[in-house]
This record gives sequence, structure tokens and C-alpha cells, in this order.
Amino acid sequence: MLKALQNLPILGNGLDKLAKINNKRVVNILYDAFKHMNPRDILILDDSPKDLEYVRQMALRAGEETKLSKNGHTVHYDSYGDQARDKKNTKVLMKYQEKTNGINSIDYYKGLHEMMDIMNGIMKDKTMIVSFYSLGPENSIFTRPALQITDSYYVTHSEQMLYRQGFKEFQKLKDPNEFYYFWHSQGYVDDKKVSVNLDKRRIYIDPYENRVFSANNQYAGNSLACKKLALRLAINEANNSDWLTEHMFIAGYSPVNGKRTTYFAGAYPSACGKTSTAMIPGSKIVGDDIAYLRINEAGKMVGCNIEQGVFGIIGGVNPEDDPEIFSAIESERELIFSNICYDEKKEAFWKDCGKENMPKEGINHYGQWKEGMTDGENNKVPISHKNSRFTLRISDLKNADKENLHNPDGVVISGIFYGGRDPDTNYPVSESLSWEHGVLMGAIIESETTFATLEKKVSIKPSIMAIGDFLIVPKGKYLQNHLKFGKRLKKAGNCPKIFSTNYFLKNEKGYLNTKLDKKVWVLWAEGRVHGDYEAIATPTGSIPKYEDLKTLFAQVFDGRVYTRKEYEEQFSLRVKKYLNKIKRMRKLYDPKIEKDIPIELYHELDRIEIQLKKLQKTKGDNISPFDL
Ligand code: OXD
Ligand code: MN
Repeated sequence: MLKALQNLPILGNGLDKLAKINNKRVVNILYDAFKHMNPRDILILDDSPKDLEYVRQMALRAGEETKLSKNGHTVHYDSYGDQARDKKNTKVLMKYQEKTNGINSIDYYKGLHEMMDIMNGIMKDKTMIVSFYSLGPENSIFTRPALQITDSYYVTHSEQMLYRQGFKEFQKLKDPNEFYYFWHSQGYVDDKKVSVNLDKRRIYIDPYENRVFSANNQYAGNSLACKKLALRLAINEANNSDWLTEHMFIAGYSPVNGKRTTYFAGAYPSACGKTSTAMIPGSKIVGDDIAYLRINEAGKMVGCNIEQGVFGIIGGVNPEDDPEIFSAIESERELIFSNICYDEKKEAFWKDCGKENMPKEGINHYGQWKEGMTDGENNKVPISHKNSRFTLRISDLKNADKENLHNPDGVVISGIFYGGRDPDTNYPVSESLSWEHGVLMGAIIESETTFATLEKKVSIKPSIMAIGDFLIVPKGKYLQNHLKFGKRLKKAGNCPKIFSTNYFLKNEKGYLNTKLDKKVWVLWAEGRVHGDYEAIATPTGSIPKYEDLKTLFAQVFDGRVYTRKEYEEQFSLRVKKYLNKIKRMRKLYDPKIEKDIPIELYHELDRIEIQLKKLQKTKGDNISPFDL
């Protein structure tokens, strides 16, 4: 079986490790990768502590990470033009008859040729690092095994923290051909150890072979295939089957002084409050980014986090706004910062970190940094990149749900949140009137663009179920799958409730809510799952009653007074704005362009529009919740 590899420069006892896996497809993939990318040698890693430690040390030795003052803390820098996801150059290799509106694709063979050209010899003089992961807990129906090939120790180190080790999983694959695999190379790096050939940065996804090629990049959203690249493959798989792959956190919430825990999954576009919703004080966090959802034998929706770590945005993390994350980041543990600033004492700083001793100079995502300096395009260089991040293990968080983190059965999910960054239309929280309406709530998320992608201008964009950036199946197919899933849950009598949230409503003075208010919305939804609160039904969803929120605000924030005025401004039905949103959504889901959108969703749009117009005639463009 290993014959093809016997004469290759495999380091140490790598061949023995591969013998334990005994998988022909793995052997063929490694052989091809070696022949094509031409590395100096090959490092095969298993799940042993020794191998994990070796990678940590090599990331430092190779200069891809630098040690900071706190034990276990390191910092990694991506190239100045490679500090967010590259949407433009991330493409799906598609056979021509399947080209689909809205999916950034390239002809299968043209793309493959381009990629193979770019990756030809790309690992010259480097080590090809091979590691194995399990996306999802071991021995679970959720699990997808993944094989990563890369020449970056930072990528390997990050994946070792963010994903469950999968060497053992590979030893017992039921179907030896069933796994994802990834080729990644950072390409040529300069003396700062950052990728240089950004013009040749490409990320091509091949759903036919369940593989991804990624070259000339280091930013984790482009390079760590187990994250957003495997997400795309899993979306494709789920949508050709009967489960869901979602850009969702999973967390459990308990009422103030209550004992029960109710699990929710939530989809928010990047940098729109997903991690902080998962981690509101008192929550039990299972995952903050990617969930697989299935229906179990009891007919209940169950979800698992396919990751075991957090790659979170660090800007604005401070003791007041994100106490749980801040305390984890500030204590000694294995942790990788990216694109933050450090001073001469090797202390880490980032925008709005709440520290008093903010430096005026240091090393940051630009290189040597001084306050007030500008980059080559005359943009002021802030202390840290807007998309600077931290990587840590969920088990290191005080509020990790230790019991369920690796539960092979997942957790039963009773509610779903959909949220976006919407300055002027949607309520802070509302409950869908049905599963179909809930699916529509997700399908019509619109959000101001943020900094997790390389786009420069801020604009409001649709972000279907916050997964639009990653969808590699047609929207219609994806939405049909959600409806089918809901039908099965309804039939079993276990349909979770769906809620829409919006933390970003503004008036001319600024945001209408503080960052911490989301805890009240979440606890209201938690109570609704158990029938604790009544709600006011409106065409766009059911909203909380003032008295319930007043009580919740007082309970959650030690007697904070929530005024009728605040409630009225936040929960007014913005009829005109919503009607405009419907117009935009009709364009987005124009049946001439988008085929196979489920008719249930058009029916929901029609219903909302008719009901809103009727209300508009008698009550005007903006209706107080006290008049609903
Ligand atoms: C992420 C993203 O990094 O969605 O999670 O961009
Ligand atoms: Mn994400």
C-alpha cells in the first residue's frame, strides 16, 4: 500500500504512521501533492502531544509566530493585503452545466489548470506538513474527517487548536474514500514570513472530489481549510442529503435564577455579534461559528459544533463588553493572536481593549508602527487590524459547556436566531410566525458589510442566512432543504422556534441599544420557547410586550430601568422601511433569475406586504408597538 511513498523524503517515523492509517486514497493524495508541489521533505503528524508540541515550536522557529510575554501566547502576522477573506479569488470549480447565479465559479478544467500552474513547485525547499482532523466529535454521525496538507506551521498550529485531532478517526474510517482533503501553500514568503505573491492568491473549491486548493495566502479564512473551505464542501453534502450545514453558533441559555438550559443555534454574518451572542455572560458555549444540524431518532433537531476552538475578532473585546472572552485572552494559556500590536515588553494590544497603558508605537499588522502613521495609500494605520483575531480552545473558556462540547449526539436545539447589521428596519428581536416565516427571516438578512472580507466600501448587502458568502449550491436548493427539514420536525411535533435579532438599530445619535442588551433579547426568546411570555403578533414577527422587557432588563442588569420611550423607539414597526426591504428582496429572489426558490417564501413575502400595506393605510409609516 505504501510502496508509492517509500522513496519519498518522509521525516522520522512518518511512514509507520501512514501504515497505521492504511488508506490508499491518502497515499495517492500525498504522492500527487509531493510530485506537484515539490517540497524538500514531508512531515506526517499524528495526534500525539509530542507532535502537537513540535508544531508549536516550529511555528516559532520558522518565524510564522512570535512569542509574547504571557506564557503560551504567540502572535502571527498575515501579509498587509491578506488580512481578511478574499471573496473575489475564492471560486468553486464547476462543470459548465451547473453554473449558478450568485456563486463565484470558474470552469472546472480551466480553474484546475490555473491552480495546478500556480501550485507547481510551490513548496520548493519547504516541508510539506500533513495532519488529520475530525470535523465534529469522534464516533458521531455528524463527523467529517479531513486531511490537511500545508507548508505553514501557523496553519497547522491553528488547526490543531481549532479542530479535533483526527488521526484516530482516519484509522477507522467506515468508507476509506469519505473524507475532505486540502492542499494549501503560503507560497513565497519574505523576511517577515508573509506571503508575497498575493496577485496569485487563489482558493478553489472542488465539490466533485471533496477537496480544496488554496495558494499564496495565510489569513485563516483563506488558508485554514477546515474552517470556511470545508464549510462549503459540507454545505454541498448536506444539501444533497437531509441535514443542514450552517454558519451558526450553538449555546445554551438559562433564565435569571433559573436552572434549565435551552440551546439555540444562531446565524450572523461575520462581525455582527455571533461570537458575543454565543458568549453572553451566563451562557454555556458549545460553538461560535459552524454547526451541523440533524434530526435525531426522537425527531428532535440536534446540533454539534464541528470545531473545538474560536477564531474570534478581537477588536472591541474588553472587560466591560466581552468579559468572558477578555478574561480568557488575558490569562496564560495556548493562544494565537493575529494582526494585533505588541509593545517592547511583548504585551498585546488591540483597538478598544480597555487597557490603560496603550502604546504609541510597537509592531503590528503593518510592521513597525507609530501612532498616527499612514500606509502607502495614505490610510491611517490603526493600532490593530480591524479584522485582528485571537485563536483559542473553547474548553479554555470559563463558560464552555464542558458536558456537551464533545457530545457525539450533539445537543437538542430549541431555537434559532438570525441576525444582521441593520441600521434602520428590523426589530431588535422578534419571533417568526411559523417555520416558513422563520426560513424567510433567515433568507432576507441584510447586513452592512464589515471587515472580515477585503471589500473596501461599506454597503448594505443581502446575506442569506449569513451563509451567502459560502453557499456553493443554488439558493433555491438551499432554502428547499430548510423547508424540508422543518416539515420533518413539524411532523415529529418538535419544531424549534425561529427568531430574528438586530443589535444595530440606530438613530441620528447612535445605536439604540448597548452591546450587552442582547442578553435580554436572548432570554426573552428562551422564555418564549417555554411559553413564559406572551407576544404581540405583527406582520413581520411577534415582538415582546413592554412589561416583560421591563422585568427582564431589571433582572439582568441589577434594576436597570427600561423606559417606555426606549421600547417604543426600538420596537416600532417601520412599515415604509420594511416595504422597501420587501422590494429589494423581490429583486433578490426574482424568479426570472433565481430558479427553484420555494413558493412558500414568495407566499410569506406576499403576506407580509399585504398586511403591512393594510396597516399603513390606517396607522402610517411608523407604528408604535403600543398601537399594534
Ligand atoms: C469568520 C468569518 O472568520 O465568518 O468566522 O469570516
Ligand atoms: Mn464565521
